[in-house]
Amino acid sequence: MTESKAPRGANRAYKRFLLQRALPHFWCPGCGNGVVLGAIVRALASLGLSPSQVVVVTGIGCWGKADDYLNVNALHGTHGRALPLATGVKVNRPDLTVLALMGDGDCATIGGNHLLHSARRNIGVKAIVVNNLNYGMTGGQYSSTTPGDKITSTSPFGDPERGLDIAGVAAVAGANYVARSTVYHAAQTETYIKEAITAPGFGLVEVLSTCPTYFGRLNSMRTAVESMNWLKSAAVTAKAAGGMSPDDLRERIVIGRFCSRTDPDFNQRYEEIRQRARDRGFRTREVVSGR
Ligand SMILES: Cc1ncc(C[n+]2csc(CCOP(=O)(O)OP(=O)(O)O)c2C)c(N)n1
Ligand code: SF4
Repeated sequence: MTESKAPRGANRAYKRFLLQRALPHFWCPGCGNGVVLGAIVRALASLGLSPSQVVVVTGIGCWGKADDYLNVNALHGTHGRALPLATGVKVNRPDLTVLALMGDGDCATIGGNHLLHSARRNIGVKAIVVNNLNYGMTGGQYSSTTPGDKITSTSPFGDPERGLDIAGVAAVAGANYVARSTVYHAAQTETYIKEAITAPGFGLVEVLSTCPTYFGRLNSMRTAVESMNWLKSAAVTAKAAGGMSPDDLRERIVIGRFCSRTDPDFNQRYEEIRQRARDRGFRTREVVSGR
């Protein structure tokens, strides 16, 4: 991580967070990952953070490569394990902004149990999940979010399983902040990332994204632009979705802010419990270690 002087002009401040010497990035032309990366660096800059205050934790996958292009502290872990690693950082350094960048496979398929418990724990990590509805890095296999009627390299006639609602799971499990957007809605994505970072507790922003190389090509979208247009036409706001039937919603992507609560986060609760122990005359180390 290199600390550079902030460039003149607020609209260029995002460059502080981009590791420009690592560019060009390795993503395919038309991949939505670059849109989300842009939203993240603009959000960090407009919140006035400095690179040294930010930690990015990634697992494995195309989106898991995002830390290669960020000029912040970074921890690149194993597939499905970004959230426990991010939890370890946040527990020890609650002062830092800790982002966990995960694909749908990383976050909700192999890493699904960690998603549940991070949300339940309400740890102040911010998960930014790029949901391209398949495993991009390993050749376009179906993931837990692939809609049942979509084609992937491992479900050439359709996927018998139903797609998982990542944002819905996080909200029900106890995350304070949950929102969903798409890479077509870049400005909204940036707003949601900023809101997640400033909200207390666990925050999750799910961004539906294009994978023209696998998902798009196998689902009658011949170009990246067609993939983008599909996201645009499938998106419906949470408000509008409220008046639609389950049949009408089957082919739709509901976007919006699903919850924004201020429940105490894990670090706050943990401190309260430590204080309770101290008040009863225990040294907290004895309580924590059980000795
Ligand atoms: C434990 C483990 N299982 C499987 C893999 C192989 N693997 C690497 S990336 C990946 C899929 C990534 O998909 P996703 O998380 O959705 O990210 P994307 O590439 O689509 O951005 C898989 C299965 C692995 N590296 N480690
Ligand atoms: S395989 Fe898909 S997700 Fe991976 S870089 Fe290419 S377009 Fe993006």
